[in-house]
Amino acid sequence: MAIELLPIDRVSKVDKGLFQQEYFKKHKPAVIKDFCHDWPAYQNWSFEKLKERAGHLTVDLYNNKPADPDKSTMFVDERMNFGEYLDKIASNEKVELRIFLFNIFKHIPSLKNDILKPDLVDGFMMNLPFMFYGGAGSIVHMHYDIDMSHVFLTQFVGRKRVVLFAPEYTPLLYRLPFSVITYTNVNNPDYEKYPGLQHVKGYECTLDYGETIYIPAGYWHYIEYIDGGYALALRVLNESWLKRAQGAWNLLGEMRIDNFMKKYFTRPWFEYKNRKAFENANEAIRQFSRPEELVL
Ligand SMILES: O=C(O)CCC(=O)C(=O)O
Ligand SMILES: [Fe+2]
Repeated sequence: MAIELLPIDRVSKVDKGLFQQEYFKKHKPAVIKDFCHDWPAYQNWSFEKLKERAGHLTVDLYNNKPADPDKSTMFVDERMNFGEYLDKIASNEKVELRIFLFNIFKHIPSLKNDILKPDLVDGFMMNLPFMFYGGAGSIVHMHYDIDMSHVFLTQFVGRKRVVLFAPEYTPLLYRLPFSVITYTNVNNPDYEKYPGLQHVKGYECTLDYGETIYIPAGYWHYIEYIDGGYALALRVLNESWLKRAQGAWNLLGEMRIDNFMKKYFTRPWFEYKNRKAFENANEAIRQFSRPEELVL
């Protein structure tokens, strides 16, 4: 039995007030079909044009293997000329290699001129654009963004399948404490090992060229690249001071503690976190069997 996944609402020419009312304030995901259609990037960021402007750079690539629970840093699987990488992912053959920690705007600042500040909500952090690239078959394992910002992810080339889960499901997804990851598999859930997954419901969509998905703060996301392509993420600071503080704590506190413990107490630390993940899930399952205490 698969996890129940509902389609995500798709909107176009959406009124600002309506978007804020129906989606942003409610933290409800949406696909916006025309978010970037007036940006120069919509025309300028094809494979060919991006290669002309940035093809000479060198990039670090990461494969589909899940993060090693015992290692503090993601290690690079391959390095390549960016132009060569773009040719490879444009071929649409299976290329399970992604780029996600490469600040292209630092090298080619003029690319920033191709992005216009959206008017849909306030608080877009225009000085923190991120781009993500991947070949067909690449996978972004389930995680949520550590800084607790809202994300507007716009697809420039290729399609991707996006699966989302609300933050309320965090314990039932067996989040590893001190991290933003889970080892559960949304495509092939192991209900015997992870019974909490039976209570989880999510959303899914295919994001196409020129479309944008609004991923509310703290939402879990799992992504499969159907075609080779890339996307731009613009972030909006969380409106809640508490959540902002939590984002800062995740980055400055939890992540540091986790890295320190992984280094010096590798196995016992992992076993502790794993045990905690199951305890948290079992507690959440108990709440499901006592509906009067239901917090979801
Ligand atoms: O599209 C991707 O490759 C990853 C996107 C992502 O995780 C994000 O925008 O937070
Ligand atoms: Fe993310």
